Amino acid sequence: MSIPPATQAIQTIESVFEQQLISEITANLKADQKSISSKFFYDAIGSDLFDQICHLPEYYPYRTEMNMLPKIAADMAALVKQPIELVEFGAGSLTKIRILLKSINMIQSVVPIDIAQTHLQKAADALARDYPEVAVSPIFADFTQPLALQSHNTLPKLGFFPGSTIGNFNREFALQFLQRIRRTLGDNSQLLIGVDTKKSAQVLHRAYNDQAGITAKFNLNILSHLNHIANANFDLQKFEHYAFYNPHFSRIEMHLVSQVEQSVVINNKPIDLHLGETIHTENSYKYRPDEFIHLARMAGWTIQQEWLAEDDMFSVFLFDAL
Ligand code: AVI
Repeated sequence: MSIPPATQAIQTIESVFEQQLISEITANLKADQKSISSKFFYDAIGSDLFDQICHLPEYYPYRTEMNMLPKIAADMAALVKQPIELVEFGAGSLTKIRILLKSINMIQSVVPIDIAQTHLQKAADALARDYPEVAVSPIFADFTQPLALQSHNTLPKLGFFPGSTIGNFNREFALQFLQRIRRTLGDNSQLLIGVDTKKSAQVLHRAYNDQAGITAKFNLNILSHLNHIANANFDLQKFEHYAFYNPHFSRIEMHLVSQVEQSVVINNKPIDLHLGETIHTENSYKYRPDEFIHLARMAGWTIQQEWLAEDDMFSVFLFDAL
């Protein structure tokens, strides 16, 4: 049976896209400092491991932000005087959107954006069932790439980017991203964003080196993901998780350290690793509140309100579009 031309075209686009991705992965693994983009953490197993990380005693960011959100939602309810559309970047299970919906009854429309289509569709259906008066319009997309909202209404937008995911972008990309969502959300928009703060290196070290070894599994899983998608043959036993706070860049760096001299094949090309050589897998930048407010200002956002957790463990900001 012949393949219909439209299907052939889609397959060609998909394989071109896959080839580009594999070339990007290979180039990064051939650089002087080898690296793998942190976007490859999140296959089904990686997403599940990240959920487990969120509930670890040492990993304070998730718990701290979750504890802050009900009060923030109550404060926001008093500030939001007209109907709005809530747009969440990287919405996942919509758990945090639900906290906002409980208090802010001016939210008339919700646009959750996430790349994990099946997971998001399920969560969006459940949300629509529980809030029949709210329009729920999920978008399946990589929110780190430019995207148009194609909004069906003229409601002012409230962007929502919790979890300090902004910390996983380097400063230039964080600035670009904030500029881009300022354009996407338009004039009269606001942005509610969660950002992890600078704190004791010991506390940070513990958060990314948990006793149960879940963060180590999460880090190593990136290699099995590449084995699947990029036809690679990483042996996970030959790598060790390594995470540390780099005060010069104010960031946690996660690496995988080669335990032996080895050669790995990826898409039929060999990659040599020396004993002790590292593959850099993630940065997690930490910001002082004034630093983050300055960065957002450069991207076209001005501070409206700031919430700090006890001991300044985590920050959440509400910005207005300039
Ligand atoms: C998703 N992101 C905000 C997490 C962080 O803390 O940077 C990812 C993570 N990496 C290790 N533990 C958690």
